[in-house]
Amino acid sequence: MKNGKMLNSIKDVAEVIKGVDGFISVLTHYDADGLASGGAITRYLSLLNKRFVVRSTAALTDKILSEFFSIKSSLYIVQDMGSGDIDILIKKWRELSENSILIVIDHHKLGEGVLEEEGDFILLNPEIFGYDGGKVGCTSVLASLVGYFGSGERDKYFVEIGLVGATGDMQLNNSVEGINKYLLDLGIKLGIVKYEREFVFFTPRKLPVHKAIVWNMVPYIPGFSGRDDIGLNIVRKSGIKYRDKDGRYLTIEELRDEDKEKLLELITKFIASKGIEDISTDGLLVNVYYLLGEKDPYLQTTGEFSNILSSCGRMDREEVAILLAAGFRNKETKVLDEAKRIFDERRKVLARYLDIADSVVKRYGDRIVLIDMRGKEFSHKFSGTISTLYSRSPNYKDDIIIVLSYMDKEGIKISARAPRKLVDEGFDLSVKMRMLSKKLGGRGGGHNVAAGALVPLDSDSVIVDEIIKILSEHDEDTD
Ligand SMILES: [Mn+2]
Repeated sequence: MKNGKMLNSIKDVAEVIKGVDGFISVLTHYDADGLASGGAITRYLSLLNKRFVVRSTAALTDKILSEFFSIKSSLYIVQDMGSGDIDILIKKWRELSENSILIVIDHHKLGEGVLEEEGDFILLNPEIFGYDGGKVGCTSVLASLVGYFGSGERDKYFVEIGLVGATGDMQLNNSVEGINKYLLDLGIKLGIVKYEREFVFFTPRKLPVHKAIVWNMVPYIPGFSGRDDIGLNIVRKSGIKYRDKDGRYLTIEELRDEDKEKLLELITKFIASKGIEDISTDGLLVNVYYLLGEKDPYLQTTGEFSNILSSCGRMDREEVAILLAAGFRNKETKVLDEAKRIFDERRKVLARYLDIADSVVKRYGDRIVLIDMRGKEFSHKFSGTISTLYSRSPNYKDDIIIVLSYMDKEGIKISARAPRKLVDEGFDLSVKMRMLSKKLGGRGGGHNVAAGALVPLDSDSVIVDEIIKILSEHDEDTD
């Protein structure tokens, strides 16, 4: 079985880290998966009493890599990034550091650069074991198992944070396979998690009802998702009790089953009125994973926990997410309070950005949908969120979604999503993004269904044409 080999590699990585003397530097991705991984490694290194620093970034630019490898360290760990440009990464590391080890823990597709396994470089990636890393073995699953085995299978919390990260990476939605299944089964066996099917509208259990039903944006429905005003309208129309006697809004958790049924009927009617009838009941049901060891309501499902991590990343507060993911729950450190505040702030920001996106979205040909956020008041850190939400919208489910934005002065960022059906026919978005960056300069890669690129600002006037050209080419040319 492939799991066995991968588990051995994971245990090897745990041992290598344990054996390192001297300073350790970690660089992790800023999304929920990357931050959960950052938390797992923070916990593991603390457990081992190592001296270390953890950083996070949205992209591996030259500047970021140079700064990172200039921190004098015995071990460098790069998480949830790097596989696509492994040759560049290794070159930079060799250039700037001597007598050190480099470990890359990642699940993105490998680039074209040939991989030479050398003693001081280790790559842990499900792709090498024959898995599609987009579906199975996201970084937090790997990093949490590194910590779990490294702790002598004593620290159960690692399993929890792995499940949180995997939820954030959309890897626990439907069929749970391979190493993910291993982690989930372990969590159930250890008594830290249980799961149920629930309608997506009722998953944010701690939010007021009218906010909760419109907040969970999968599927993303323009004119409904993120619209508190619509939520309130529906709730009022339903005739259910949604305030207590002091006027406080009730939360999903406080609703009775028959109230939920009434709401569900109105919600489906409303969605249908938006021209979306293509949603099956099954598509609205999701797995909800309950974390049995968490006391704070905000952290009691993996979905809500990962949403908080993701929010911190998008709002430039990665340090809060990493500490929270590492397990900080102490009242005095206020980590959790701060994370909740950021989470709330992010809801407002995202709602604003979605409004802008809805106003600029444009279709090209029969399967390309472009959302051009360049020059808008918009943070590039939300471009992945926007492209994911649109790709999950019933209106765009057969389309390739492209979001363009400026990444400060670093370049133009492209965040892209492809429909699963197209990918099953052999389409690979990571190849397309690599082609694009080859043509325009910069870097590109990712997964077959979700990929991205960062290209120089001087391609501003040609980028739309180039994207359409490359995406319209037939797949047989792409190899
Ligand atoms: Mn990831």
